[in-house]
Amino acid sequence: MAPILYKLAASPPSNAVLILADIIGLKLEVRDLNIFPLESGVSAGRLKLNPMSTVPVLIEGKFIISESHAIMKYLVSKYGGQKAKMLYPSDMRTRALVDQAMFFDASLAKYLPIFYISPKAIEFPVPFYDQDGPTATVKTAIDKAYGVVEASLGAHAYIATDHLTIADISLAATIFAMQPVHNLDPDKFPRTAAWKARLEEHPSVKEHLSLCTMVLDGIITLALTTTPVYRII
Ligand SMILES: N[C@@H](CCC(=O)N[C@@H](CS)C(=O)NCC(=O)O)C(=O)O
Repeated sequence: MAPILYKLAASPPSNAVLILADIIGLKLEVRDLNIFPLESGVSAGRLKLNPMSTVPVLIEGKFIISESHAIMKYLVSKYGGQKAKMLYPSDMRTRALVDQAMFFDASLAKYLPIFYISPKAIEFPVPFYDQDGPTATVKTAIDKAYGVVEASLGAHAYIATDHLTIADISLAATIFAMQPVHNLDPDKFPRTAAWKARLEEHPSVKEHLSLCTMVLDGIITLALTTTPVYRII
């Protein structure tokens, strides 16, 4: 039986897991969580699945695991086959660099709070947007994240080494999701722009991340143009 993945279309970490599954040819039973709008608090079922109440969540029989980075390491180790060597290299130092980038990606919530919303109710329009779009503080925070990627890409074409790894997949999902909020300036971050273009050449990355960007564009437009009745809980 295929593992079940709970996800959301606009969720960068959910997309990272979907891209990895595509690349290793793993069939997943994908289930969408509807969190728009939710008035009655976090459902008990959702908390039972994942005490952090976030997507993605992977279920394989009685085994339940959340946190996309942990899910990806599990899936690539179990189902990666020949591609595991490339996607999550066993050389200790290369693997440490992959992990470094994965943990950096996990820390990016602070740069992009709109997509990593805590379980408590938050109302749109979100506080870091004003009438004209994202505030200067948000843009500066996102530029800081781009700056870290730019510096990390100094030695290699991909984030940890010379080829695609799971760290590129996770980070790409986050960086692509930042585009509708604050576009990457290729003059300021040329290596990151080249890396992003390189990733777009991977069909699974392109397919999932263009859909994610479209949905996020819609959410942001909604957030900026409606009265604050929508809640993410
Ligand atoms: N570090 C976590 C982040 C997960 C996360 O924050 N997911 C968001 C969607 S992108 C979510 O489920 N938010 C709803 C909530 O916190 O209730 C991961 O990589 O899985």
